[in-house]
Amino acid sequence: MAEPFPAKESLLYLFYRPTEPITFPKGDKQVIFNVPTEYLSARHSKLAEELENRFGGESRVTIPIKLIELKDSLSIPMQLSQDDQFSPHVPYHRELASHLIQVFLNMESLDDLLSMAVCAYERCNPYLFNYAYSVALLHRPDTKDVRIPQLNETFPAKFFSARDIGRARAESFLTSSSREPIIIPMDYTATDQDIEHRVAYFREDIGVNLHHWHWHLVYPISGTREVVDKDRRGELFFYMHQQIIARYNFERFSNRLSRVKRMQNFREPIPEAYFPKLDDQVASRKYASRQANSYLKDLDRERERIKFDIRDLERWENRIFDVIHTGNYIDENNKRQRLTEEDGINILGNMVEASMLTVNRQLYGDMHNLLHTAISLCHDPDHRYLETFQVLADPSTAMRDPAFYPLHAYIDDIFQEHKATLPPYTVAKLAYEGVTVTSMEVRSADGNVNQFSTYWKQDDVNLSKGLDFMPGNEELFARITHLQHADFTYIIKASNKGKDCKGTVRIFLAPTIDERGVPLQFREQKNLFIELDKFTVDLKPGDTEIHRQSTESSITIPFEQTFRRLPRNSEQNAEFNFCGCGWPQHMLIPKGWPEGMPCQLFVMISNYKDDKVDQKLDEKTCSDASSFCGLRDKKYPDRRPMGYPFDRSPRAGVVTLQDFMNGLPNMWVIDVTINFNNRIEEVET
Ligand code: CUO
Repeated sequence: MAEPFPAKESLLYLFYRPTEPITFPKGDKQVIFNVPTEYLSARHSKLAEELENRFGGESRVTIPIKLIELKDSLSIPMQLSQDDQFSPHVPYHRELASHLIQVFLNMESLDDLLSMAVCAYERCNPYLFNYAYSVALLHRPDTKDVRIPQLNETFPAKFFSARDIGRARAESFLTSSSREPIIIPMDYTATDQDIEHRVAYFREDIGVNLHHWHWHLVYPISGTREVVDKDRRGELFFYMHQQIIARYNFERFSNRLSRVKRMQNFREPIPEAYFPKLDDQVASRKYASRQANSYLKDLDRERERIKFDIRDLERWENRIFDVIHTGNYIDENNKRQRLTEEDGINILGNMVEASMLTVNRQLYGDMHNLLHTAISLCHDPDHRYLETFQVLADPSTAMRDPAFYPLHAYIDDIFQEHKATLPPYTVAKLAYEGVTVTSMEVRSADGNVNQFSTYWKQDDVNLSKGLDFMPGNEELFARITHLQHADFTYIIKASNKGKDCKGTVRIFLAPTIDERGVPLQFREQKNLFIELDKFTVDLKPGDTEIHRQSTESSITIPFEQTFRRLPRNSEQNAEFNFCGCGWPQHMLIPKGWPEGMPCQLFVMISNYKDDKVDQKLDEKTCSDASSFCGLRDKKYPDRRPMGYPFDRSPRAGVVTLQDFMNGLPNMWVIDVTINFNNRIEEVET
């Protein structure tokens, strides 16, 4: 008989085929959980017996599951039925998830955790289970290095249309040697008759949606305080979503669309339509669609225990703007507190989102979460048609919807209103005495200089971990087409007149002209700058030449992580430094124009003494994509305000980027272009 698996590896098998009974063989090794009958429903108990008879003779790996006292640990999360939709934005669902997260965190040993998780897998809603279990694994000290399978592997229906899943089903009947990848068309949710569809490749990109899902797992809205209360969490909510809006606008300019219009008035129609064509794998129904010009309505739905009026959103909005304009907020003890320059954005981030760290939920409400909810249920506000959510309710699908961007542009506008009240950076706050950037250039792998090259690329994604109709441990792939750029290297020359020192190199990219073709002024351009990279360098006295690869970016995770496949030998890979959260490397550079989109590439070297955060990092600290995702369980690795130096209104007299850089030799800018070639690089077969 095979050796039993270590508990840590066994935990991973609960991600396989989430809608299949727990007693079914799981994963590439087809392991069987030996589940105490006390955990099983009568039906699954019988099934377990049959499986034992069917497979008993074969030498299969079995994982014995310890029987533990359940008490009523699962009674609250079990309130969500197994075939319902789950949304972490809905307060009631959040409460159920928090409870389940806490149950998992409270398990003393890995064996106990495995046992509880097996029982929860059997009894709870599969998507609620996946969410709470993932959050718990990412935060328990003994499991935080476990590599959680990406959601597109375990819930492919959240990423691929119902039609493609149907084609996968047909393909699964073939033998593995004759099986071919499912070719996913680039256009399946709309035609170009809807101009918003021009940026569907961005909104529906698998890596972009995985990043957003993973970010919200690392920074959950609720759970326990220790899970939620991370260093500068509210500020990172602001910054990561601000960068999404900046990137979306860049992508819109690339496609001759104007900037996204923020939601202005909750009583005006929402112009953006969305017809996602996704099945909810759990609720066995389609994600609801939204017609153009739908209106928000007061919500009153017993099913999600949700009841609020548009007037509530308006009241919260007024109070939040009062906080910004007076510079004070009222805390839960009814005490007036100052919204400071240092911490104000963090307080505001948690208040607006609103996470469980909000300073006064009673007063400032649940603005952002209920806005997601209000839009995603506007088609059936009182549940008379028994309909469930649109994609906007779920962090793994929300970014597909064009309405996500007006919503988050509105949220960003609140933060920008606060930022505009802060003192502009003086020259002294931007300078680095003695350090001068003397040149910068970008060399692309295709030989171009100061020109980014973009094109389409095909890649395969493994679907089989989530498809319960696939036979045994066989594999099936989807072939997707996504935006890609040629790898490139920054070459930056700097000189240092002083002694040995360190600097932080900050690289940003922005369009040069707006949607009308008019040069952008600094006030607008600062919000369109997308961060490309941030890293520390040693500056010896004299000249230094810095070479940095695009693949090392501080906002991205490597392509293989976004689309990686579960390892054949997961024993070796159960413990290693896997981050998961991070912008996909293939989406680092926006699409650009065939004739070359004019852009400005900006670099600044700031004084590391003012950037540095004192903390110990070991090699297990996940440090990929730290600009967007922070460092797990550590402080955010840059002491400056997030978005520095573009997060404030400019000092008096600054109209253009050149004005902003005046008297600051530690900054440099070059003109670059993004050249898009409408070709597809195919998968080599
Ligand atoms: Cu990420 Cu609204 O917070 O989607």
